[in-house]
Amino acid sequence: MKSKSTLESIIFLLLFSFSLYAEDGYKLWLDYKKAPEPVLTQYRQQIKNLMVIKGSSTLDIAENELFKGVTGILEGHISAVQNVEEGTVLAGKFTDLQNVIENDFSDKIKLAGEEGFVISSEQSDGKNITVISANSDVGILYGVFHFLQLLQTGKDISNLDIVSSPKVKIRVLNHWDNLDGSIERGYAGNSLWDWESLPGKTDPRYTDYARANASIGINGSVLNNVNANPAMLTPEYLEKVKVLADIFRPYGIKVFLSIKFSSPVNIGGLETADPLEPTVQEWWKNKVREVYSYIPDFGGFLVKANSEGQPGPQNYGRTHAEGANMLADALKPFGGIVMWRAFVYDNNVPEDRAKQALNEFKPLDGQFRDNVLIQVKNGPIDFQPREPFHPIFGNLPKTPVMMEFQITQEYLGQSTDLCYLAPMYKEVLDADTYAKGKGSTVAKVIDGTLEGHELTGMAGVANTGSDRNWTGHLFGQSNWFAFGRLAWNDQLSSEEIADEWIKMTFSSDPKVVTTIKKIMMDSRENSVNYMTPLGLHHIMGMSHHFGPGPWVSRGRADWTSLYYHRADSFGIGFDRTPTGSNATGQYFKPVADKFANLKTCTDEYLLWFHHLPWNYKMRSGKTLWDELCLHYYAGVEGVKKMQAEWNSLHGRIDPEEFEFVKNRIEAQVKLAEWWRNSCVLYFQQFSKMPIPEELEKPTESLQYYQKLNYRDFEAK
Ligand code: GCV
Repeated sequence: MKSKSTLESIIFLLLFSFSLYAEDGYKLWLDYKKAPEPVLTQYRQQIKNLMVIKGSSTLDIAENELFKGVTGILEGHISAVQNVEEGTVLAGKFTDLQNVIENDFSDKIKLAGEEGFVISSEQSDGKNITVISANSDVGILYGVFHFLQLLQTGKDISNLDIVSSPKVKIRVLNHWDNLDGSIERGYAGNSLWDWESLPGKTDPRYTDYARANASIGINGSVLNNVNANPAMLTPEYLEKVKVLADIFRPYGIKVFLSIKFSSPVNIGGLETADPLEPTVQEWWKNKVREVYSYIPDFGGFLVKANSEGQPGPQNYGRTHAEGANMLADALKPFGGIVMWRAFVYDNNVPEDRAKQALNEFKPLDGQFRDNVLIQVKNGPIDFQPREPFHPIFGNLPKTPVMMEFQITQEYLGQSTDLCYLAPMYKEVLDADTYAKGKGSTVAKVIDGTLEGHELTGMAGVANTGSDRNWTGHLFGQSNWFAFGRLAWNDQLSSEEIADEWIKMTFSSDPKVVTTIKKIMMDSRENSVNYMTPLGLHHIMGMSHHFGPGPWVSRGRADWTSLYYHRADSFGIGFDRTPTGSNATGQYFKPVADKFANLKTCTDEYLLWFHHLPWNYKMRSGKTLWDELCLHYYAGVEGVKKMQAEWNSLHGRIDPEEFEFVKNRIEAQVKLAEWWRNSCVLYFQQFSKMPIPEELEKPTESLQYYQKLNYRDFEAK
């Protein structure tokens, strides 16, 4: 008897721990774990039943989600009702609710706009209810997800009065996915789109992908790489794209495609792709009509033209505006848009790379059709760990400009490093361009309020892939989440978003929340410190962009590290002041002066804008050399601290997730040390100054670190 009961308890314990744990990250932030006390008791009193007024597949999804979420969070205490009762959560279009609610909330619903929602505590026939309403079906779906988020994060729901609407219209992921299943700069396996088995066979992940995006308000997906394969526009692929579009549609997600500018030649049999050539214009018009015959709500095109070897209008002596407008004209009758990238630079142009995009686009301001958005990376070079904001922001007042953030961590340790990107996104969004005086933030440029643009957008280069946990690193999920949250509301703080994500993903245990939040909030600065402190940039290994490479000197000049750090016996840094390339002159005053003047240029942008002697006296009173070393060492120490903090969570979170992150941070420590040792020893060749005494010296020579293979540093 005794042994049986022991066996039973073991089995029970195993089952219990299995159901409690065994998290592989697939569920993302949508796990709907049981709420902790005391909120659970409160929620059970406040939420007695659910009622969704349906009528579309989107509302079916909203209903399923609401049931799934509430059942999980309240652990089963819920039922559906046909009539409103005390404690009903009622979701439905505003027009369907007017007769049920005692108070008129038509003003609120106006504010919610096309995609927004209202969540409010209301009375119906004297009964207390919670209403989730909107003007559109997708608005209700967003409202349901938001309501569930309130529960997942333990918020008080007794007196709700929320009106929420997105700050920008186009909230889109850019997948750099190739048709062979690989992903350019992807670190989470292969493409989610299985082009071979489409259109005949679909994968449940397509739906889960759409659901995850809808949960954070993302409403668009550019399916393929900006280095586009023209085959994407052939009927064979359009049939496949149609299947994805049909799956995404009820989740409010529109499909967009990247196109190759030379497609009329590549797949159309024309001899030219000149945008002013009538046959070319006709070809695009027909092609666009064909696309819409498959996908009636197709979003439009994303274009990388005359950039890094991609063809574009300049091949035919035409401008970016002429190229973009030709496509815009073809898309206009169907309501489609063009997202034209400003990521253009040319090694043969004798100008600082950081200045080239604005030089190219400034004269074109006002020439673009009204369904064109210029898509601009956050900084003027290329998604570096830290860049000042791109000078295009604020400088094209007549043109809608959308943000391009990178969610995939091409330059930030890929899927090895824990690096929470919201602080980086916020740094740029909150930056003041002074385009129209104080308060002209990048956020206001993007959301259209600065110049009164209607068409607005934010793109994020996706970090998703076929890995079971979607993003390679578990914390990569937080960056996907943060991107969506900020595209919806750029006024949220990084801390708030981290708080939400942690509670939704891990747990609301205060120790877990505080510890992980600290790790996340410190993580980006750690990465900057051990990779590119004090404004250094583009000193990573060639091609892979993962490990250090301050020595990279071969190939085209603007792809070397030397071009950017300019270290010599005198000092280090890129002089972009009026005595140098005068990139500072592209910013509005007083930003231009702030960056150009050593008294006002802050340390984080110092070497981005200035070439300074090794013994330059920093604000701290230390020499530039000492300060540089201290930053590199602080970066590594920061990661070690992060490691200790994470390890202190042992037993408090799911063991599988705990071990996974623990292993990644172990790899990150080694990677950070490699960066630090390489950079300090490399730059020491020029400074000829000793590493400050209190710092532990690298154990090996520069040559040793230079020969290491980056693959050995990738977390397995
Ligand atoms: C898709 C960087 C990346 C490229 C990328 C390019 C771009 O240069 O390294 O892989 O190409 O940016 O944004 O177009």
